[in-house]
Amino acid sequence: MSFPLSPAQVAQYRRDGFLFPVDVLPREEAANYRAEMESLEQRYGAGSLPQPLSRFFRVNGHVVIPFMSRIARTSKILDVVQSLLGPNLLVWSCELFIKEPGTRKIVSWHQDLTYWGLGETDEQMTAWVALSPATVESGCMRFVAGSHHQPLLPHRETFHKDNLLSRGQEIEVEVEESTASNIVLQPGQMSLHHGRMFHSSGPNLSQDRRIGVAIRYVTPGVRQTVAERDYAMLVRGCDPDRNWINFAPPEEPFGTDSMALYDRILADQSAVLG
Ligand SMILES: O=C(O)CCC(=O)C(=O)O
Repeated sequence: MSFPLSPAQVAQYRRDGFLFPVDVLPREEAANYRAEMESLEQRYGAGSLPQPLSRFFRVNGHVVIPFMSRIARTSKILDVVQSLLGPNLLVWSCELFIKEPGTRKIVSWHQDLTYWGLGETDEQMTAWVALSPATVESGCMRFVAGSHHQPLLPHRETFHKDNLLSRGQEIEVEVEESTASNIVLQPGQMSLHHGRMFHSSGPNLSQDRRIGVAIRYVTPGVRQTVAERDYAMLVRGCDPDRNWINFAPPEEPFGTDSMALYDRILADQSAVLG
């Protein structure tokens, strides 16, 4: 994959709605990020934070966890995203998707933009960075090429206990599994996908954890249409539109100011995320 993307690669993304694999972190750096994540797991056991660490990992981790906001600001990732979204970029959300070895957790077929309150805009994308091998056996993501050309379709909420999505949301049309591509990634590689992409992932039947960081990038022109206000971290260029409350990356894990900001963001986003 070239940096920035070639016109052919840009055309491929526009046609398929996804691109992979893109080498963005040296393997050693991906291993260091994983070690940093696992040391937080050692340090912040049950009851040591106002909410379980897994909740911070899964919702807006970049607000309170420095390593997550550092990954989101990786210049190689930003160069690639800039090839597709232009020079001004903000991070709206950053989430860790972890599947423990030999477990049944899955992600059902869904379109991300259904639950974000950002409308049907094309001015966003997710970079999913692997911190461990994402293989068919470990439950890598699956994408249906071209499905982002469809509008947002109705979803049902299953609240299934093995679904990693907060409401177990699932698209209400039959997805033809044979048309999906397996998004196999090695640690340090990423995939990109559009927010209307039909995507899912299966259980982790491997011996290792499957760990990915999903970073949601938007352009300044994108607006929150459901919540009264919303927040984003400016990571490249400038934000002339001021649709977002900008904030700085955290300097330490779970610092007082960033924890207060975290609570404000969750309260404001509760109208959208439930
Ligand atoms: O990590 C997964 O298996 C699913 C992630 C996902 O749905 C997303 O990043 O939008």
